[in-house]
Amino acid sequence: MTVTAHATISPRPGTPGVHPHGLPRPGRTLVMGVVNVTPDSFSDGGLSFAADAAVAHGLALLEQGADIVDVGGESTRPGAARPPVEEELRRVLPVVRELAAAGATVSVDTMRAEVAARALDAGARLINDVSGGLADPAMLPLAARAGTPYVLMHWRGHSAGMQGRAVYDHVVTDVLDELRLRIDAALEAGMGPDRLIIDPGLGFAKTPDHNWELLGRLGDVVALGHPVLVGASRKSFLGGLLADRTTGEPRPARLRDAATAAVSVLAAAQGVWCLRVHDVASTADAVRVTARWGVEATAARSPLSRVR
Ligand code: PMM
Repeated sequence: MTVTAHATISPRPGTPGVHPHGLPRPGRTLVMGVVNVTPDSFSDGGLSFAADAAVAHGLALLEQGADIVDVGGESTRPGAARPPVEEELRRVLPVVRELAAAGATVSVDTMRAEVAARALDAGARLINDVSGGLADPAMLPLAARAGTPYVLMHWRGHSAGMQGRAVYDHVVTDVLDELRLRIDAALEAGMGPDRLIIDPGLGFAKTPDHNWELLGRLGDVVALGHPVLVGASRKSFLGGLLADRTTGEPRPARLRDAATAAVSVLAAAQGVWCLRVHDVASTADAVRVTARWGVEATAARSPLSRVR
């Protein structure tokens, strides 16, 4: 009897099914470490604001197992004001340049085409645009021209008025529909389908319940057929879930890393391509465990397991 094991089982739990062109491909979900070069980042208390400290932080994240470091100069915290473009460039470029020179795969977290273009010149290899091309009409054409992988996130407006837009008929269907429209816009702008990464945008115009519903249906996002990136790290919906039982106070951001790692395991098991996290060490372990587990789960389901 000829047995064609694995032929119909793809991806196995813990490994992404599709990969963007030109990025690391370690056979498991990737880990993207966050380097926020902002004075008001809610999750690192602005500790990485100075360029030197940000570079050192990025190098430490690589040491801990980050596959990509994501450098951003604009806070997207609900209610945050936007920095002028010159200020964003001043924050981001030296950090991108140094981390790229050290051999890191660097992504730039920006909604501005000018910042993305200058960061690519400085050595970035991936654009992470939380607005999915909506904030700056020059972004999709720039990403298409550059031929670089591009993270297209679900977004409904800038941080200042974002939470007022958290209104959906059905959050999963609406987010999928809106993502499809942005994917079409990216393809129409000339972007190669193999460059496109999608992201459901947890916490962006979403209530905690919206975030949980999207996580529960991540498989539907993966089924859109593009690599998926998820950014749940330390977000307030985790703080709310883990609120203090006596006072009802949300769990502080710095104490949400175990919950983040739990999300990482479950998301990786759904075939998510990459996880954007602050605490790299715990998610680096989580994705390795999930991938190794997936090998056995696949073997157990394969026709070969019955003839062993
Ligand atoms: N979240 C934040 C910033 N950038 N990028 C992507 N692709 N997805 C996200 O969910 C995302 C992001 C906000 O989180 P932070 O302020 O803790 O970095």
